[in-house]
Amino acid sequence: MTYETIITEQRGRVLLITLNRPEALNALNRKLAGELLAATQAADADPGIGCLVITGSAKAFAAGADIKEMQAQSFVDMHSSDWFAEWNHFAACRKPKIAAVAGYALGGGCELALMCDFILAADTAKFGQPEIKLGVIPGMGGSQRLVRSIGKSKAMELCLTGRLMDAAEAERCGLASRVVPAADLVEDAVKTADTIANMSLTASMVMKEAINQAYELPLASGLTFERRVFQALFSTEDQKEGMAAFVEKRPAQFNRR
Ligand code: CO8
Repeated sequence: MTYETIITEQRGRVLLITLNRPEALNALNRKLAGELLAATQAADADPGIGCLVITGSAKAFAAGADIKEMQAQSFVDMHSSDWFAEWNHFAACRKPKIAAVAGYALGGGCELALMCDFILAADTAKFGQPEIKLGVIPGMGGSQRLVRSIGKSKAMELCLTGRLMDAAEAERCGLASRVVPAADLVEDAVKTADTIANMSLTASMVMKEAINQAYELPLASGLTFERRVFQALFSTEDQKEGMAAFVEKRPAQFNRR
């Protein structure tokens, strides 16, 4: 499949997706949203892929939703097309996905990174929700996922002022899992993804479900959910293989589906 606004490259069991609208700092227009969703859903259905990496350019992961595309829209236009609702399907991808962020991750770009399972940041990364400067608010989860990620106080300050946060601050507040030199970002992300992709796919998908339930459930229900799916994994060949490999002091050979 060829795309106009993204580049896809399979590296072993990892799919590397590079956002590719350099003329607009990877601003997220509808074409890009559709292509990213198509590539992600194809990867989700492909047993040859175990993990995805989403990245942008050195200057911009993505500078937000495409302001020029949105500018003339009315509320009725936005509402009737349910503008950007397709991003929920991207967020719902069941395989692990890593955002590898260099440069600007602003507005919808920061929200796209937040839809991934974790964020690796280059030391050049700058995160922010500057929608307030455009007379609007985040519309792809920024007012919800950002709060859950970094807490109310910092999310409120960033969203109300439009201030940008650098990579060190993003790591300190838990938005980014790690900061790496910009030159190493993509290789580091692919290597991390490769580690994940070679674990048991069933276990990593269930792991995602369990961790994501922490956002949805009260603690007691979350703990019960975790215990049940932990118990359920004892019905898999991967549990037998993983534990046998440990006892026999050899690498585990997990299923690839
Ligand atoms: N949309 C469209 N085009 C953009 C965007 C964008 N978000 N960002 C940059 N561009 C374009 C510029 O217009 C420019 O194009 P041209 O050369 O044709 O003038 C080109 O990219 C390069 O940009 P700059 O010349 O501005 O580059 P600088 O290095 O001077 O500045 C910045 C870089 C600081 C990133 C600057 O481009 C900027 O502030 N961009 C806008 C950031 C922003 O406000 N983002 C939030 C957008 S709103 C949003 O994301 C809401 C999401 C939720 C919507 C959900 C709806 C339901």
